[in-house]
Amino acid sequence: DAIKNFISGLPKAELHLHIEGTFEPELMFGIAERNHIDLKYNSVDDLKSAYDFNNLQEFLDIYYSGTNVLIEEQDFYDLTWAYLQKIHSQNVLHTEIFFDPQTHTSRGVAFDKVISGIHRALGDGRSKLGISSFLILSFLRHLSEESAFQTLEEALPYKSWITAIGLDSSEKGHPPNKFERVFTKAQAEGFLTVAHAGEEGSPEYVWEALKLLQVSRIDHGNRSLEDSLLIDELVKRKMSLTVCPLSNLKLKVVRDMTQHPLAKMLDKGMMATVNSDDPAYFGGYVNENYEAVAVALKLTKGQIVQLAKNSFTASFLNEVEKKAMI
Ligand code: ES4
Ligand code: ZN
Repeated sequence: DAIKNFISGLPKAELHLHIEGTFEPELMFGIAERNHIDLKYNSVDDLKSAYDFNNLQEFLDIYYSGTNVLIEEQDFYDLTWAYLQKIHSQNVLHTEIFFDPQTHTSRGVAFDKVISGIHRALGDGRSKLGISSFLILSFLRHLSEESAFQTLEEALPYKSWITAIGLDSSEKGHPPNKFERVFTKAQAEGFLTVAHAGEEGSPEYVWEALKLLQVSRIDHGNRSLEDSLLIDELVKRKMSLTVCPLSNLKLKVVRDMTQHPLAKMLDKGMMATVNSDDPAYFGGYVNENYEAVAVALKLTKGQIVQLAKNSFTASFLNEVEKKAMI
């Protein structure tokens, strides 16, 4: 219908996307078979019926188990290429992709296989689909500071392929301050930084991400709205929030899409963007996320255009590149 066509026609950037979260069941079964790995689910429908989450941790348990079939460089290529083809059909011109190397290296899959497969697909995305992209290496916050330092060391030979360092996984009990030293090292090595904060964690986690990790963006940031001083600080800094509406609904961060904080964020002048997070698990890619909030929050066309523009403004593209895409 009209709103759908309006959204799909807008050029967009995606800034919050976990490549492991784009693993569609059909591809998962295909890769499992060629790697001779048994999936514990009998069919695509059987697997999909497990996608019913009460919180972040219940999702993460399923998300990590899905990654177990990814072994070869080609597997990471196929995963990434499938995502790029999908967003090409949605008029996404630029994407900044998280990958979780520890999820793979902890299973004995070499860092080189993971990043080489992803990087090769991103090159093809650029040459064959015209999609520009950056890669964000994300530390798993439920693992130790030492493991994050070790992962940063492994990443250094691939520095030119990685734009930023991020922080994801189980938020509660793993505040940003746990990673202050490794983020300081990452910045000294020339990486930008971002962090998931305020998804399930308190506004204090958002403060720490700003002050201790010197982030360029807050991933999610929903709970920032509970702290009016924090709202003022985020507006003053023009700090972008990479918001993920369908993720928030599926993980019960919001009760109902009509209760989603995005409209309030825009009203307060915050630099919010719309993203898909883990689209294979949450029921939609970027366009479906825009549609869900546009309908539930009765956004105006002007607000929808603002969100699409924000996606480029908040990206790590340079000013010339941004201008060419907006
Ligand atoms: C994630 Cl939704 C979300 N939150 C935190 N960590 C994640 N990793 C993948 N998806
Ligand atoms: Zn995320």
